[in-house]
Amino acid sequence: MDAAPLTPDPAGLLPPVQPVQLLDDQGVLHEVDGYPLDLKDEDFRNLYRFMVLARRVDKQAINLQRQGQLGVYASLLGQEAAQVGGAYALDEQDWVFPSYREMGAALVRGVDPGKILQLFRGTWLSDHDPHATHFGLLSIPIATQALHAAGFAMGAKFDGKDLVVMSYFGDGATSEGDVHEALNFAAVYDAPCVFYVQNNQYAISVPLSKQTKAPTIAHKAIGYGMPGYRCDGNDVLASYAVAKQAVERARAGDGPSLIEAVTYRMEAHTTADDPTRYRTPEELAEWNARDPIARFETFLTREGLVDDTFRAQIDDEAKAYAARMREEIYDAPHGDPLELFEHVYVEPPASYDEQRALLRRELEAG
Ligand SMILES: Cc1ncc(C[n+]2csc(CCOP(=O)(O)OP(=O)(O)O)c2C)c(N)n1
Repeated sequence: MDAAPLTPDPAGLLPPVQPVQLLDDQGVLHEVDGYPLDLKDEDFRNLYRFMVLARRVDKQAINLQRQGQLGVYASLLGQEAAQVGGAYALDEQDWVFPSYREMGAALVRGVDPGKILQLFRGTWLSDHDPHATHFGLLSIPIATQALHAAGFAMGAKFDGKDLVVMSYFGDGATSEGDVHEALNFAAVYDAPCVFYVQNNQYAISVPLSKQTKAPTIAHKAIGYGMPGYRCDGNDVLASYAVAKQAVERARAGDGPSLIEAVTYRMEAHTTADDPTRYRTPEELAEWNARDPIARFETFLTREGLVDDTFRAQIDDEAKAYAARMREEIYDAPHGDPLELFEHVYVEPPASYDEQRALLRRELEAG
């Protein structure tokens, strides 16, 4: 029997060559066919509000780490539009399974930053209840949350529940086996799942060019038989419109999709990293000129959607958020470092006991 001739994109799954952009770098709106904007004035203001709050919460978390209140923190600076735009496309009953960098998406879901960030203090699983906001715990092991999302979406489908699951992860995570397994399971079971990759150009110090030979991350989708979308992740409107399309597709029962939001991490990978070792000031300046908040603000101001009163209101809200975060973190218990040795072995090897004794002595010595 003759095989059917292979065409490059039989089901129209390939992403566009250029990332979808609705707001250009000067903040001018250009509508794009196939990506309608169903937003009211209130939504435009809300998107802006979440982005500004996310930036303030991020700054506060970095400061808390510098004060020794958090062990480490992973900044979202520069990725506000990608995170907020993606999460804003979800409904209340939907779920998010995030990585450790997702404070912007967390705020959209109504998560209390002071609670969830306790994870970075070393307390037990933070003081955050995923069921209250449908926002999973921050996932430190790379890509594991993609599997949680695929499994959760499959379960929801089996149970006949009307919900969509969005998993956030980074460009580096796409090299992990977990992402392959998650994409394949979700595709085969037509699970209502959106895989939202923030391509922030680096996995710690490893640039995208050393991460994959694929033309883009979105191109990987066709190998699983799902559509690949690509958007300008520094454009909150494009991030929203593309995510909305993928979410609606999943909700309609048409299965999962993979979104690549092209963006840039402006800060260090975490507070423990020195990005000057692998990035140039020129590259940083280039991306700084594409700042997602400044671009959106230019648009909103021109359209008369924000004014000084509104800006002052958000500023006050951001200050209140940061103050509450400080209180919650200062009041949270510190984890006991010796717990590191609990629940690992039933019968610990001798070397393990020696290491525990060594740590105990160090702690006692102060
Ligand atoms: C399973 C696993 N392997 C390695 C690490 C160490 N690690 C922490 S962050 C990171 C890079 C992740 O890059 P990316 O997926 O692009 O996300 P980003 O941090 O840029 O948001 C690595 C390798 C880890 N946390 N988990």
